[in-house]
Amino acid sequence: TILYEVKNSTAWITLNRPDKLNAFNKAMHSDLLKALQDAENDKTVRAIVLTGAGRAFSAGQDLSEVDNSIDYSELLRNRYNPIIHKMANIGKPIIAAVNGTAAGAGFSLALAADFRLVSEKASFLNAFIHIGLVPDSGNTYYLPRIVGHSKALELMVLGEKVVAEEALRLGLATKVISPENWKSEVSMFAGRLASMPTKAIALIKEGLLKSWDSTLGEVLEGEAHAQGLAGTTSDHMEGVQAFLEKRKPLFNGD
Ligand code: LHQ
Repeated sequence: TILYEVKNSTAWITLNRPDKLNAFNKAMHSDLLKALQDAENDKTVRAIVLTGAGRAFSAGQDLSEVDNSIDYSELLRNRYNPIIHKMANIGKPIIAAVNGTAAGAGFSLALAADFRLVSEKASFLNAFIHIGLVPDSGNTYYLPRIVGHSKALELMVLGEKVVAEEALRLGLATKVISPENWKSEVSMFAGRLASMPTKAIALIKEGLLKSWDSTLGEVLEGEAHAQGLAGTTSDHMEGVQAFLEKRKPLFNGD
């Protein structure tokens, strides 16, 4: 259900149930979590791309596999939430390469990534309301933080499709890419991230996440702590050295 490949310091994780628009079944939850763990543990991996095979990114939960005999709370706790936690806690940049429709938990998955590169053919849909459900898998956390409370509520309640250009306007998309340049632009963006100071990126992810429920004092202390760590990396030394020598830095992620 998942394809996994490492190329140029980037782990490519592809949701691979194209005939079901990459809807999540049980195997896909555990395969995705495993792929994320593999990417986290592989020291050569310095960026992660999450994308979908075929014409969709992901249509969310496979609705042919659920009915009300299933405890939805447990399904979320056991299958979706560990994926969302893992994405937040991996100390490497995660790019959702949103190649097509991202609906329901597929939308949530894209929101949990650090960047969203969006194909001109792609769209986002908070589909939950159309089947009488509520947004899950971190959607209620990330969406208002990205687009603001009012727009988030609108998207959640009205459940209208957001097309690529609108996603860019809302700050949902880092960049919109034409289908012709899709693969090369995604690879280039991932390559750029993979050649950056990886440990600093990890500290930025951690600090930003904590900032939401911290006081100013806690944030200032968190920054001081993180800078203490960043200041001892060889990438910091290299950055300063390169600046003084008026050359481009060569970061190795250490
Ligand atoms: C699908 C699906 C799908 C199965 C398309 N499942 N087959 C958590 C906890 C507990 C319970 C429930 O869920 C959750 C989290 C969630 O994610 S809830 C939200 C689940 N997702 C949805 O409600 C989205 C349902 N899908 C759609 O609205 C549309 O398919 C979208 C807008 C994604 C795409 O529309 P189209 O491009 O027009 O494609 P299509 O509708 O024709 O779909 C193509 C095929 O894929 C079709 O099968 P078929 O055999 O007729 O070709 C669909 O049945 C199948 N498919 N989504 N989620």
